[in-house]
Amino acid sequence: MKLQFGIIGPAQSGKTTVFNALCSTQASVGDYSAAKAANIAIVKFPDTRVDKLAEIYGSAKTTHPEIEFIDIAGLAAHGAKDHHDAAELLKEGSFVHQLRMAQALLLVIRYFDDDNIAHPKGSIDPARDIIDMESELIIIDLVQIEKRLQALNHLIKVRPDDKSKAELALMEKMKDHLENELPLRELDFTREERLLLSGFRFLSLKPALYVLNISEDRIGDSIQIEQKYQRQDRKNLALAALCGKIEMEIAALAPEDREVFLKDMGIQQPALFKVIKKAYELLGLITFLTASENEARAWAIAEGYTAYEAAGEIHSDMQRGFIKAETIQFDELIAGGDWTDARKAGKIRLEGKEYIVQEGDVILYRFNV
Ligand SMILES: Nc1nc2c(ncn2[C@@H]2O[C@H](COP(=O)(O)OP(=O)(O)O)[C@@H](O)[C@H]2O)c(=O)[nH]1
Ligand SMILES: [Mg+2]
Repeated sequence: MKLQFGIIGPAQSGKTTVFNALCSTQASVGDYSAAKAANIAIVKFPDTRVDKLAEIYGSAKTTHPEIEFIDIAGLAAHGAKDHHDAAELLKEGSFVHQLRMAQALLLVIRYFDDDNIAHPKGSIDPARDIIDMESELIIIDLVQIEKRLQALNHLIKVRPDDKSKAELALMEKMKDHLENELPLRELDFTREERLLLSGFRFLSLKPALYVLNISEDRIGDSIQIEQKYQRQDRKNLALAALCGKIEMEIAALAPEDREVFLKDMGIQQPALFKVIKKAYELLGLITFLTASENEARAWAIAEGYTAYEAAGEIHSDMQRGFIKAETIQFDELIAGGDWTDARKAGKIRLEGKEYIVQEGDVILYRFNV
């Protein structure tokens, strides 16, 4: 499973800075021309458990789950203030298309003071900017739904069929919701509705991770800031506070030098760790591990996956020929020595297809093909 986050936000909020902090890249900042191509980078999730397994097994290689960040230049440069703007943004070839392909959104909101950097709204107000961002997504989706409704109404006149009628009802339901200024990610859908929805890729339906780009002097208050701005009544929404500028500088250092600088700045965990942790919570993901002489590997899967479903992530043969999942918690495995020791001690569980995989499970699949 590859995770994709599309980065958006108001102009000069620090999107590219945060992108650099997360990806250890050096894309040019302070440049917000709409014509620029998106910055794209794939980052591995750091997970020391993989390295530990590789050590025990003498694995030839290690593999980590990956997360892709797409820093989209276009949307932020103008932003959809009304229906006309939104329609412009929807035009083919626009950056919105790139955004639609992402699985989730990372929305960067400015919370740093700097008189030399203009704020499009003239003042620093994260709560207002979050509301405005939400409205922008809602407007873009509304425009798309209105277009679809027109087409559907036309279609139903010509050839009324059940599928079109079901879709019409769904679009009406979403339109009502959006007109109440609520994002689609807060609406409940039936299984059938989800199927009808799958092709549309609505922006306000995507899980949203807000990043407050805080100034250096607010680093010490980042937890309080997160508590203040995280709306508990919101579904599929998370929020992290981090200082993009400092973290970008630290991310540019050699990995072994980073820790001491983070400590100096009073940063508990680097931006990437924080964002991945929040992303896991937001998307409902857990990690399980596999290891052999060939490869030690961490896998990101949806919470609640069965051993059978998790096998499918690895290989379809493994799923088809599933016999048993030999399972042990990582900590228990490490405490006991290695797999052979754990087996001798009777600590390896034999789990069946229906077993719900837990965070930190190390699994050895038994299967025949
Ligand atoms: N003082 C300060 N400036 C920042 C911070 N984050 C970004 N900037 C500056 O704000 C400007 C816009 O940043 P950029 O990442 O290009 O914003 P984008 O337009 O959203 O991609 C650049 O000059 C950055 O150096 C910060 O935390 N503090
Ligand atoms: Mg930028």
